[in-house]
Amino acid sequence: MFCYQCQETAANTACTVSGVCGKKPEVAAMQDLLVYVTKGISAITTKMREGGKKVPQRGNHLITGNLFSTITNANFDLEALQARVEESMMVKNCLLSQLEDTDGLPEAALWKGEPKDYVSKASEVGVLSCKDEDIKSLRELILYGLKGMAAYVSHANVLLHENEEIDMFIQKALAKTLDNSLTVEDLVQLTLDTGSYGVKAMELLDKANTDTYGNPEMTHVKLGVRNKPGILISGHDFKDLEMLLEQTKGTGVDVYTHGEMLPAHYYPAFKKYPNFIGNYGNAWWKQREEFEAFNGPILMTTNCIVPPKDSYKDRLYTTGEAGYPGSVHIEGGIGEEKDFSEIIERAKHCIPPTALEDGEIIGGFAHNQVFALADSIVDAVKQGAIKKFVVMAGCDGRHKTRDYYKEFAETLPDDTVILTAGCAKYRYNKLPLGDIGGIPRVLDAGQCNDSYSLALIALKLVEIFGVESVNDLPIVYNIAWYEQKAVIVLLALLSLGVKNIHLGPTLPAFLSANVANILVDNFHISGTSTVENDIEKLIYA
Ligand code: SF4
Ligand code: SF3
Repeated sequence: MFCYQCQETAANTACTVSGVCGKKPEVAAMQDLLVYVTKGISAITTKMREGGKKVPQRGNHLITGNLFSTITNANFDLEALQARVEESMMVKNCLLSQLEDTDGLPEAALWKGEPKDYVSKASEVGVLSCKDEDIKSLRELILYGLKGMAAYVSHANVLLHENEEIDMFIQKALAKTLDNSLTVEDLVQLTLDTGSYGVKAMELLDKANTDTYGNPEMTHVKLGVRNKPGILISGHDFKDLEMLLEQTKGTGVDVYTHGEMLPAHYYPAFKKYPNFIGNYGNAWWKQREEFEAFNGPILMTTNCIVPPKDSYKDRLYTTGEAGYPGSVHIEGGIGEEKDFSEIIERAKHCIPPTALEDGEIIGGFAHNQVFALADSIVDAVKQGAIKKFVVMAGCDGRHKTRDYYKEFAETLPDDTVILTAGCAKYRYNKLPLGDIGGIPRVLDAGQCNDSYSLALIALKLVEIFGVESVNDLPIVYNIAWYEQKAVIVLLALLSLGVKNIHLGPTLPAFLSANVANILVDNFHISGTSTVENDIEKLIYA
């Protein structure tokens, strides 16, 4: 196997024996094949559109779902991934038969392999099949951005929000990663275009979420537990949460959020459920101890799954694009009602969660809430009470080096405000950082996709302060990444012209030296250094 799509890749080079995340070589191979077949379908759908043919919505959903299921820590289930390849081959052959002219289609589109051919084919089509270091690097950078984008589009689709233009772009871009005639310059441009569409995808999801559940508002979220059995829901999918809350009504079973599901508490629509108690635990990587202590069933709606301990393995359920071998998967497609009764019954026979902590945290500072506070924020800036905003969005991870982000947050001067989104916040959202005239020093917009809110806030400040660009604002960026959703967030920020982003804890292994230089030269991206150096550089320089 060869996988280097996430920040925790082995030795910051590549996982070649087994994934640091727990991904086995046979699963990595099936994901490589799934990506290959999905690129092939995309070449066909792109040609269909060029010829004026309509691509069925089911095809769009299949493509985004396939990409989503290959992101880090989403799906470890070989059988489920193989079933996806089989379904994709069927769809591919069907679409292919609708083209009168297949000239110019890549091999991935024309390949007619059967299940017996999968293993050998997978070994030919992975990352290493491209020999040019820079082309390979850019193709993978684009692919990982598209995976993140596909995840966000899938969430919007679940809420019945569609945008054909974004699907078209995803497919065209996937097809282009197979096109050997494209130069480094072409692929750099495609990378930036991917970022622009990333903004559109996050906008689509923001609209889907806010149309369905209302605008996030400032909310105090409880961290303690009640003396009743509970279900812990993790991942990013609010529709699953909504169905679970509806089905647990009056059952005596409580519902708690974990990891990236925390921001659900900020939405008005979820506040009406008396059994929706609070947030339990921290970011994804602490789940082995936290899921054990929860005592009840856990529902993973998306990434990030950590291979479970035996002590709670049979309490772990998956749904959507998530999967883990041996865990019960709750089925249900777009627009379908899922049946969580098995999980609810299971919960009734479990003891209540063991408390990990007590107290509460505050969040819900997405664009609408921040705009409502704009006057006091602008006053605080004008009076010098707030000197800088520090965007610390992104992901958390298990490496010790990420203590940097906690120390960075603690060391920031008192006249700075942290803007955050994504699970990166767990490094500092429980620290006593105080407030500035009633404005909390950590403003959490929500999930990683809500980085869109942070971009909107920056654009609003450009307007209010009458400056020329986002780079003229007192905003600096110190972003943490882990998986591919953070890649699309990064590309989205670059497409908006944001410069001088600090990216850590390490730069991606998939950036070749030349591609890294392109990012440094054009966007002044840099890695992190020590807390002291970076505070000096970002705050005082
Ligand atoms: Fe390694 Fe990350 Fe790939 Fe998992 S997703 S195999 S940890 S590079
Ligand atoms: Fe987190 Fe996996 Fe990236 Fe959504 S849940 S931000 S790491």
